[in-house]
Amino acid sequence: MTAQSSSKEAIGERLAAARRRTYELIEPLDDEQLNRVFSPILSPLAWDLGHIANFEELWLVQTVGGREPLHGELGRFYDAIENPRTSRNELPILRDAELRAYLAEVRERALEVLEEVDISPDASDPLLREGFVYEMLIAHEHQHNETMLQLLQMVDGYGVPEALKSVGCLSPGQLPVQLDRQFEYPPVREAPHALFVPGGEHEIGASARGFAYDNERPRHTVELAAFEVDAFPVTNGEYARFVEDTDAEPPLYWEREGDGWVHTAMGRREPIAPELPVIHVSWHEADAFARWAGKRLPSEQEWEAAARSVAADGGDPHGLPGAGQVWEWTASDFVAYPGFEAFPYEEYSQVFFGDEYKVLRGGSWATHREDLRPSFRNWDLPERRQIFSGLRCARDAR
Ligand code: AVJ
Ligand code: FE
Repeated sequence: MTAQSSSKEAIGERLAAARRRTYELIEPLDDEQLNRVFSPILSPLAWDLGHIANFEELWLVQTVGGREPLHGELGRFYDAIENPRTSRNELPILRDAELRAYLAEVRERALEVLEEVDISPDASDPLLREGFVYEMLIAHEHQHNETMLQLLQMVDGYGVPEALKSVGCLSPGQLPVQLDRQFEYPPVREAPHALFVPGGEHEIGASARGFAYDNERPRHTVELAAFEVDAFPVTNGEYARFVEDTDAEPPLYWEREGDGWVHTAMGRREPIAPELPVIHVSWHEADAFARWAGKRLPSEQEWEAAARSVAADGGDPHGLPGAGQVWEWTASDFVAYPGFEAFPYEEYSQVFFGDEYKVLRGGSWATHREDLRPSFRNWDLPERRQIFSGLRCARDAR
């Protein structure tokens, strides 16, 4: 077997694994639940599913394969920029059996095209070189799985499928209702309380090779003053003290019960676990917590520099202890790195650059483990709380 055919086989397997995960997520649901609007800021699941397939058709079948779309103008309705989440249920999107057939037909054609293309490291098309467009597709499906899990928090009686837990796609640390206490979870206060990161020059961003989104490039050097960053994200217990002390809004899905707090997700109401990272807080709330604690949010550069220094010291290559449980709000606006070039399309990152969106780093329990890397940048509006967002505090070194 040639190197290219074995890497094509690997891509085929990863595309299939991503699709299995998507189907597992919706397996417990009926068509009515797929079509229902649960929240004005989240799409019906049927839209996410059609969008996943349409994105695959657009890039792997139409752009790479030069084929005509299966359903003419349908793609318009799956354009995330053209169609805000509030309006997505009124669109003539595919539903039920037609939707399932579309997912399968697109996949069949995409695999046919994969057989034809050159994805070697010296392929002339940067979209195909080292399989970039396939990596993008896989990451895109994973990201929409996370969005779907945000909505699934609101679905009464939904149970996270067993299969997802066993493949490590769902991390134990932040199962929404602590579904499973038997999972390993790093105890919050075992490691040193804060990590010291020396001042000086730090490398930020993804290197030129390998898959990364355009917003992670180019790699560049920044000058940082010495700082300390907490060894773990802020916990529910700490956050509860802040809420009680300042009368701040509790996180989304929390309610008072007696002297304590309960959290409701997927229709299950459970006392909060004080040792787990707090989740579903807005940027404004995260920022207020950090100030209340006498600290501040790290900048995204500080977050990445700290993650890289942990990895350089032989720690978890993904970075900071406790990272990958909750997305961590940073102090930074989502802006382009110096020398940024949109690739392969402006609507992934470029149209969001500016001071409207704040950057989150790390990854949450719902993020596919393949997508965790120190350079990855997530972003959202500072008032948003339906995402799996928490925080970690930092401060200037003393
Ligand atoms: C990176 C999570 C902000 O959902 O808007 C999915 C990811 N981009 N499809 C988003 C994304 C295109 C994006 N976030
Ligand atoms: Fe998308």
